[in-house]
Amino acid sequence: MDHLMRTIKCFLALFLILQVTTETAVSATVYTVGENLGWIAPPNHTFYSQWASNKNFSVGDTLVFHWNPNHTHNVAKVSEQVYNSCSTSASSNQILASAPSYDYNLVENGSFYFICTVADHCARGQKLSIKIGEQSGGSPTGLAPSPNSPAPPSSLSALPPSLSYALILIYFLRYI
Ligand SMILES: [Cu+2]
Repeated sequence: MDHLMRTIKCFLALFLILQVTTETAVSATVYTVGENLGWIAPPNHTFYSQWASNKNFSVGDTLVFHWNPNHTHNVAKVSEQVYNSCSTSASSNQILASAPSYDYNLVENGSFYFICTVADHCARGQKLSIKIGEQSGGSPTGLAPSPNSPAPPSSLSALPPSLSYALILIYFLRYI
């Protein structure tokens, strides 16, 4: 009987560990640029920077650009300079797609700039800049921990929530 309990506990522990591992491996996020509006000449110039501002992009994520097939747009990967100036004819611009749906996979850290080179769309705000990895530019004012803030309660807080959960469960399983 004791042996059976032991086996069951082993399987449960194994299952939990596998679950945590899988969860970590498939944490890639698919972002639809502009959500419901898609990739268009937006209603205001800051639309896409606002859209990107609360996202935490990371390697493995995907940006999906899509637009109404009756409208003409494209996705061009450009330099920061072109992003700022909207030089739609710059020779360095790489047109990635002219069909109305395009997936861009984020494969490395860095800053990436996209515009639409059709007509005056970029000047009207159809441009996107994203940053992947460490936020090196600009200090996140207001987010800096105050010197009086207490240290994290335990080392468990540094682990992903599901992993902490699994470890706690495994701990209690020992006493069943
Ligand atoms: Cu466009």
